Amino acid sequence: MQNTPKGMRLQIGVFGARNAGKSSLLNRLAGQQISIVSDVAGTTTDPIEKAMELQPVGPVLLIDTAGLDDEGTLGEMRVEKSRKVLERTDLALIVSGTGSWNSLEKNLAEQFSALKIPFIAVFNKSDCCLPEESLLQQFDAQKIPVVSVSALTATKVSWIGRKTTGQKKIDKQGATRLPVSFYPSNSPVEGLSAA
Ligand SMILES: Nc1nc2c(ncn2[C@@H]2O[C@H](COP(=O)(O)OP(=O)(O)OP(=O)(O)O)[C@@H](O)[C@H]2O)c(=O)[nH]1
Ligand SMILES: [Mg+2]
Repeated sequence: MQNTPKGMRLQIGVFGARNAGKSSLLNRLAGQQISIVSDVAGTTTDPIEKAMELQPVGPVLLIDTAGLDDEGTLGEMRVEKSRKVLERTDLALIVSGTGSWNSLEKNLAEQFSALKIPFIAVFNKSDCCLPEESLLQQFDAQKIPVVSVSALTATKVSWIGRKTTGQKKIDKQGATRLPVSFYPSNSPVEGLSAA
């Protein structure tokens, strides 16, 4: 499976603000320390890729990106690189590390919707902060799959999403027309089940 060409792999991009825990999430999904983690905002500069077999999805390419709120001349260059990844992503994880869903996350969600790229709202750091119930209801109303996780403690707090029948196998061709029902039981972030 390691021989699967990059273009044939489902490309899963991890996006969000600096310090949201994007790299921690990627490392947790990969089960290895692939990307550097630190509490210094702006730790990840260039996109970091990890090709792996993610059950039950199959061959994937996980892509960690620099925070989209990076600033300054260098920061803008990093953001530009993250945006290039955005365009080639088959499935996006929009990571919030604050329990809130602000303009950065909203803009990302709008962009993915416009590009017809499926995304999952990931509330990381659930050991510290959880989203309000009213916010979760808004996601549910919009049929946006949501998960609360802690990349630090490897805990998946809850799945919030519509449960319908008839799952489809995810693949590159099918990625843009995944039913929401895919996520609660078969999501790539399923790897974050309780330790
Ligand atoms: N409490 C808690 N801290 C976390 C969690 N996930 C990550 N962190 C911490 O948050 C800080 C930032 O984590 P990173 O994974 O480097 O965040 P990032 O989004 O990749 O940050 P940049 O690369 O700077 O954009 C680190 O100190 C992590 O240990 C979590 O689930 N809970
Ligand atoms: Mg990082």
